[in-house]
Order: sequence, then C-alpha cells, then structure tokens
Amino acid sequence: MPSSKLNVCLIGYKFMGKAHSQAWRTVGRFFDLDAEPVMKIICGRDAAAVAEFAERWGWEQSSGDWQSAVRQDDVDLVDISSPGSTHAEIAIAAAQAGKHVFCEKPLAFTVADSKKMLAAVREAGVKHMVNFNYRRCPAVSLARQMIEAGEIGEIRHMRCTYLQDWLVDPNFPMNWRMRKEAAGSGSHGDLGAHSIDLARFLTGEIDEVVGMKKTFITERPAEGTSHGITATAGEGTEQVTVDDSSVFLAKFANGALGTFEATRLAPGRKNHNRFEINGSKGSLVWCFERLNELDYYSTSDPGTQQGFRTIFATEGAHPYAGAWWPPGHMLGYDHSFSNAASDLVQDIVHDRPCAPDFHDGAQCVAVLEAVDQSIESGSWAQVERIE
Ligand code: SOE
Repeated sequence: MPSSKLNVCLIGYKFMGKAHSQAWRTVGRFFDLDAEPVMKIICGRDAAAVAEFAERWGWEQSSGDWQSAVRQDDVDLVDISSPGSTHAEIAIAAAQAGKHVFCEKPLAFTVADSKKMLAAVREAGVKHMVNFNYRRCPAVSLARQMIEAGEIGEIRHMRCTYLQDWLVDPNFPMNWRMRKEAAGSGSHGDLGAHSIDLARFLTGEIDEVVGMKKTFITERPAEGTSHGITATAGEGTEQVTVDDSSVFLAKFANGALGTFEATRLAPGRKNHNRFEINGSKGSLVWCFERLNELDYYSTSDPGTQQGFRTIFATEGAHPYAGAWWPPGHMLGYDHSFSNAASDLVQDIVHDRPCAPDFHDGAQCVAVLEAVDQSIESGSWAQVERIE
C-alpha cells in the first residue's frame, strides 16, 4: 500500500454516485497507485439516505451539507456526481478551498459558467478532470493510439450516434433529466456531450455546426420517486422542458466532416454510443454495446483479404486492460470509471495535467452551445475556442 493518502469527498449518491463509489472502492486494489484513495465523506441532499448509502458503500462519513464538507481539512479531492445544475457552484467552492476537482459531464450548462469554473481551478492551481468515461474504455483508448500512429491516415468522416430508448414510453414519468433547470438540456447535453468529447479526443476540434432538436413527448406523468433512469409516477402530469432528440452536422478544424445524432427515443437501442471514423487508409468503428471490441478496416491488407477485423481489446497490451483480469476476461461500464480514477490519482500525485480537464469540458459546452445558436438562427454557427 502506498504511504500517502488522497482523501475523497463525493457529492451525489444516486446513479453516478454509485458509479464513482465503485471506482473509488476498486481502483487502489487493481492499479498500482502512488497514493491510496480514501473514501472520506459523501454528501447528498437527504442526510438520512446518504448516511445509509455511506454505510453500504464504505464511506467513512456522510453529510447533508456539501458546503462544509468540501472545506474540511481532511479532504483533498472533491468528486462531483450530482446533477449538472449543481456543478458550477460546487466546483468553484471546492477550488477556492484548494481541493482538486473531478466533475461529471457536462461540465456546465453554459460557456459562461464553464469559463468561471475553469478560471477557479486555474487560479487555485488545483488539478481538474471531467469524467468523460467512455474515453477510458480500452477499445476507445486503443482507437486513439491507432489514429495517432497513422493507421487510418487522414480522417475524412466521423459519424457519432448515441441512442437510448428509456423514454420511448410516453407514460415513463418525469425525473430531473427532463427538466431544463436541473439538466440543462435532454439528449443534447446528456448524450451528445459524450459524442462531442469522443470526437474531440479522436478527430480533433470542431469549428462549425448546424443542428436541430425536438421534444416528441411534451408532457409526462409527474414524478413520484426516481433513481438513475428509472422512476415511478406521482399525481398529475408535468411539462417536459428538454429535447428528446438532437442531431447536428459539424466541420472539424482538420477538414473532416461530422454527423452527430443523440436520442432517448430509439426503440431497442439501450446505450448505443457508437462512432465510425473513415480515414484515407482505413476505418475504425466502436459501440459501447460491445465495448470490448474495436472494428478496424485497413486498405493496406491484401486485396483478397480485405474486410473489417474485430480487435478484442482485452489483452494485457491494451490500454488499462492489463490492470484487470487475465486476457479475454472482458471489462464493463464500471471499469471506465475506475480507469479514470486511476489516471486522476496518478496525475495528482505526479503533478501532471489531467485529460480531459475543465478546458476540454468547457470546449465541449462551447460545441453544445453553438448547436443551440445554430437552431435559433437557422444557420451554421461558429464554435467559440476557449482560451
Ligand atoms: C442517461 O442517459 C445516462 O446515464 C447518461 O447520463 C450517462 O452520461 C451515459 O453514460 C449513460 O446514460
């Protein structure tokens, strides 16, 4: 066990709170880290519920008061897993208290808030990371290595689709993810943000966009209880204030063309986060529903043998995979969170920049916002470059 410790304060104890708790529970056991993450304190609005969660998941303390918790002397890192509407206030308070900050996506709802968050972490000189977890699926990290090595040549197209179906049923009740004030937007910010991050990670910066969004089911049964993406109905109905579906076209700075589609209304698609990249020498295809596989087509294969091959990214040589199970023993959703936690701890200990950091988070918000501007104006919109 390493001699130094990194005390974590987690905010949020629902779906993302669980995913982050699982990461903090496992990361130090599978990875050789130079500091031991300690599950110091977890915060949530409902003090009784969060106390129960702390007991179940092994957090040392729990609290209903995040403002005090993020300032505790025995906290080194604040991990924000609460809804998007809370990110800016918590991240800025944590940075001002001198704590490193890990934040769920999207970083914020507006470029203006993202810039304030970026300024706060820069001013405080603390480490900052946004949890775009899909970057850390081994097959996706491998795709990046292959692109950097020139395996598919010059990129011409990137096709991103992020499709889910949990809102197909018009009787699925409201939860915070369908309220603009809590979620910022619907499929656009929740799912599109992931695709934009993968696009920036693999293909590069986006210069211009034009898009459209639609809410097909405008009213739903009111919320009774909700957890993650499940909910029970209460009395009456409530107006949906975010988009169900969003699509946009993009021009990348390197000349590539992009298409993006995000929806929660695609029957049969559960967590269909997929990209296809076509380059001058080959193509790469990945989909979260088969997250361990990366499909690769190379124009340099002999003519008689050309075709997509499936790389199973579960060998020790593949990014992150070696830290887990013997070859072929498959990783899942939760591993991407642990992989991120591992990089974050090592970046903090060794004083290295994190990726994706708040600058990446802000640049992603700039793309989301430019799409909204294009919808308002009915024409292409320039994406602001964040300093
Ligand atoms: C719900 O649509 C959700 O949980 C997103 O909020 C996550 O970011 C995504 O990874 C899976 O789907």
